Amino acid sequence: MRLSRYFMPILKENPKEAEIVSHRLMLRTGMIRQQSQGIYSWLPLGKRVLDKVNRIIREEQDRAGAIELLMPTLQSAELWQESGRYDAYGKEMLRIKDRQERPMLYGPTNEEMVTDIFRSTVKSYKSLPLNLYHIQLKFRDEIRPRFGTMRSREFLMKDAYSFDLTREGAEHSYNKMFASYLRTFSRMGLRAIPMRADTAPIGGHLSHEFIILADTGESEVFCHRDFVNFDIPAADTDFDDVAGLKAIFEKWTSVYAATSEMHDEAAFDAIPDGERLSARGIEVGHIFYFGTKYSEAMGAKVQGPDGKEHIVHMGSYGIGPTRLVPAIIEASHDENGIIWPASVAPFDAVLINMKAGDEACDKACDSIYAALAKAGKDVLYDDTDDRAGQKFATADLIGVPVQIIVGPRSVASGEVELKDRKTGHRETMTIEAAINKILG
Ligand code: 5CA
Repeated sequence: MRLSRYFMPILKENPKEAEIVSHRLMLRTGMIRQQSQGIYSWLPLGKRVLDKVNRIIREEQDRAGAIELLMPTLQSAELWQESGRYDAYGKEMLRIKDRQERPMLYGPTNEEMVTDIFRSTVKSYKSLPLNLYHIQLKFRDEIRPRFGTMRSREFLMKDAYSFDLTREGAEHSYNKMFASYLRTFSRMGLRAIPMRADTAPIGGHLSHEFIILADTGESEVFCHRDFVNFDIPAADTDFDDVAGLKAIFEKWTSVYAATSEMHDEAAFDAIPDGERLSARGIEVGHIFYFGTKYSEAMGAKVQGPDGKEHIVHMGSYGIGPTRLVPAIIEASHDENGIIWPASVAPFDAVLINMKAGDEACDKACDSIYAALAKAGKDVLYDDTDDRAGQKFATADLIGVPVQIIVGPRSVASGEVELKDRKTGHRETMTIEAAINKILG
């Protein structure tokens, strides 16, 4: 992508309304724009990161056996009357009427709708286990939307819903999502700690929040330091291995971790001195096992191997992609801007032409750009006539992992400079060596 033809409206000044660094940097870099309170547009640079985040989520959901579909944002109130949540949900739910005066709502979550899909299509235990997910916008009329897309009113959610014949089956489905979440967040450069959580307002018996430790987090959390050293499940984890997944779950829930709502002072105090961690955190995922709460109310049942009808056991599993993007920034930035982990970076590299219009510089840049594009790399080519200093500042601000710096002096000897955004390390090398290094 040539910067001269791209749309990246960078702000010169720090926006005053932003209270935390991720919000400030997302506005500064032109990743997002507020449209009304708690409602945001994702501008091209932000959209690229969001797509990368969603891609990792999809890959890990698919690996764990979940199947993607897409449900609508608007739902009929009838479904929610069936489950009893239409009245219970309160003012957080945006209620609307269509032209026939039929009550509708903008979905804050999809348990009812997916249960409706299930009950009208699945008849036999042979179709189980089943886990359906989508990545779709939600709306919750939060009292205090804040920190940009960290807590917004309209936000993206990956929500998965599992259906099983038995409680044991449902626990395995829960463990699959549990392991999948550890992998998902780790691939984004984050260490998420699963913590026992409150089940309201989804309901149920078993629930974990996945929390990223960050000073600006909204949740107060208490846990054991050991989490920092636990192994993340490998890519070749067998998600059908019931005992293996149970072992992962048990390992990760073997030491104390709780949010303030579930905090047990005595259990926390029992942790030896120096190993207690009391911190703030950002909830990036939340999983629930709620048994037959919705399937019973809405008549979701299958014929079992015994020929009888069985109400199915369900769980739901959420991740907030539009919250994850700022959470990653909170975890990875410095005074010059964002430092994207390569897996979610909007571009693989930024190519800085220090003297656009200079024949030798243009030629070198064109050849580097073409070679990297041909190899499938996403490169942002700064071909504008801005000052070199400004180009460096922009490259640092938007946090692309590698900068390729092409200036008249080095190009004369066939060389360019590579800068690692994270370490600041710079190295001069031939054009060919630079290309090879980026291609890895
Ligand atoms: N139905 C269940 C699981 S699918 C559910 O709705 N869970 S939730 O309420 O915990 O939301 C799931 C995830 O969505 C949260 O962990 C969080 O990452 C994200 N999320 C929730 N509310 C917001 C919000 N206002 N802004 C941004 N992300 C949010």
